[in-house]
Amino acid sequence: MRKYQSLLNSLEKYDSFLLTTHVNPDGDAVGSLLGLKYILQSYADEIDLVVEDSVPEYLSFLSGTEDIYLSDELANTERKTDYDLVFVVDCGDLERIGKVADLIPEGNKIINIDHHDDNQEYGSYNYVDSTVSSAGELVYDLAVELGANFKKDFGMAIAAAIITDTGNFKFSNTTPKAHRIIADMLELGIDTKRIIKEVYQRESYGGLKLKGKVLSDLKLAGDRNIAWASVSQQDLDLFEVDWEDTEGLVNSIRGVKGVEVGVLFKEVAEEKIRVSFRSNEYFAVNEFAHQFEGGGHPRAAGCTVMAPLAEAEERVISKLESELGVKNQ
Ligand SMILES: [Mn+2]
Repeated sequence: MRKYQSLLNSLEKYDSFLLTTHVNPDGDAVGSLLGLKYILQSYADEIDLVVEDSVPEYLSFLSGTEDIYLSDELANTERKTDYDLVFVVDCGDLERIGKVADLIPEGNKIINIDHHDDNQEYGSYNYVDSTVSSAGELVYDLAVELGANFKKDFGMAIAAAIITDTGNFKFSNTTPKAHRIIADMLELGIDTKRIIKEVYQRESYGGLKLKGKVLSDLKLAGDRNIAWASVSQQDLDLFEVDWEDTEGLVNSIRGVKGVEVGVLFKEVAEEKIRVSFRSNEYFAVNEFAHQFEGGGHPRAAGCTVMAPLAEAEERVISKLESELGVKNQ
């Protein structure tokens, strides 16, 4: 049974597509978006790619990123707004597309392609599978079902999606199929070393110093099974770095021996704290994040707390301590 049958049956009827993904796009978001563009190109007269926030610098080596619009830019062009189909990738909730929502007329057909297990099924068509490694893997499946002719650019986009979402095959969402897809793409001649270099070997001097400071303040909580740290605006200013330089920090925190949950608090504005959660074995951080109107995956999730940093830390860590205590009993 082909999973995209319903879409395949009607795809020929449509010819203008809007492709979008979540705010603060990551490797899976950008890779899926570009991969989707390559396979839909032959069906559409018009394809626009749009995201609320700009593509992070570490992903700009992927060809095609230069053609991704910011939602504010697209809103100011004469482009059409009534796209036949809107494809949303890597978003559990439609709110995750941010201001892109203002570009989509009420009732527009939406294709939801996602791998978050708390997906809200907001699409006219929902292709949601939380057992896959990444949204990129779902885009790959669509390409296979469409009989698409794979090119290197497509391969690089899908490989970037899979490699980044699995933490270079380290995380628990790494599947045999994720490896097989990369193997296929390697046979196509893609350069995975380039992806690793651009994504993981790009530490700036200030960024590494920032991580040093943040980690020197690392704290343990609960039954020493919670590790957490915070990054303030002041820290960023001190080392003249930005939020991109905190990438990977929460995974280091989760890596402490004996720790189940790693938490990183980021003071993105005075009373606006982004909280990232990572867990190792059993604690579903997406369910936990729901209590703070966040979400994500069982082993990687996040939320935003509108409070001063110290208050956000106290609220989240004390709640986490009580829940991890309960689950341990
Ligand atoms: Mn993803």
